[in-house]
Amino acid sequence: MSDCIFCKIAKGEIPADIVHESDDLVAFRDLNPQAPTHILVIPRKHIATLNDLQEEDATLMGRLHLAARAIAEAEGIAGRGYRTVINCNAEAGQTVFHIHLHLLGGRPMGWPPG
Ligand code: DGP
Repeated sequence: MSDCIFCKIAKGEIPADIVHESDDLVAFRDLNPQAPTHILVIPRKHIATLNDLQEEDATLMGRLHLAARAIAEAEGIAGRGYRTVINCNAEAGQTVFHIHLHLLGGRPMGWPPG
């Protein structure tokens, strides 16, 4: 999508603090971090929301979670704990309509989330 900010980050058209890249995924630090570690993991493929996932995206979404695990290990938060979140649509607070996994860690977290 030509007007999608995360597609532009994935293509290197706008800058981001990238921590991980592969053929199908990019991970970068959130512009507005909510925890000491706050990284967004995205597929290069433009998928707007969880509601738009297709069966063919199953492997891609599995890789997305494996990348989150590897990044958590690299960030040194795997053992103490971290949270992954995918917001879907307005009531969940999704503001960027290119699917992304939030990887949050480095501080204690409450439950339920707000
Ligand atoms: P969500 O609310 O789940 O759609 O999360 C979108 C996140 O994306 C939010 O935490 C802020 C972050 N974000 C928005 N624009 C940019 C950007 O241009 N660069 C980076 N690094 N993060 C961004």
